Amino acid sequence: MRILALIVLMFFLAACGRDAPPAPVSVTPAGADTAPLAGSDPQVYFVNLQHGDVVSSPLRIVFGLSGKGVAPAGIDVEGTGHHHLLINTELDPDRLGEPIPADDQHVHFGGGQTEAVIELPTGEYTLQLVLGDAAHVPFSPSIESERITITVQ
Ligand SMILES: [Cu+2]
Repeated sequence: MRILALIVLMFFLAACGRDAPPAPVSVTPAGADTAPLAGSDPQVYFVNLQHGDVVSSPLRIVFGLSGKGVAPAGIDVEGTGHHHLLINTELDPDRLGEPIPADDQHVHFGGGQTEAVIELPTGEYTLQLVLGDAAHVPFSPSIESERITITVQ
């Protein structure tokens, strides 16, 4: 037992004897500019697309989200959801309590994807992101991006 204590002591001394000092701990005071967006509403947005953009297909779309986390569909973790891309459509305001439909105009990213590459024929499109919960139901209030119009040429 005494030998074990000695070995532990030697490890302790060796650890203290290292040349590099421990990294200083940085503490950010509450309310500083770098504080998380506590209390602000969750937002979903297009990271790399803006209203009026002219793009080519296939098109890479990066989904931005703040104030919530991303989890795959079916994983019911508080404060998380997954992305849905609405193409040339919008949610029916009378059916916000129901799962988002799954079709060509309502694309689910139930794997928890935060970006996608989609192919779109030449033309004009409206795009919108909507966050859905584990059961594909929009949050209340609904977390939606602005609807943007893009042109694929
Ligand atoms: Cu979904």
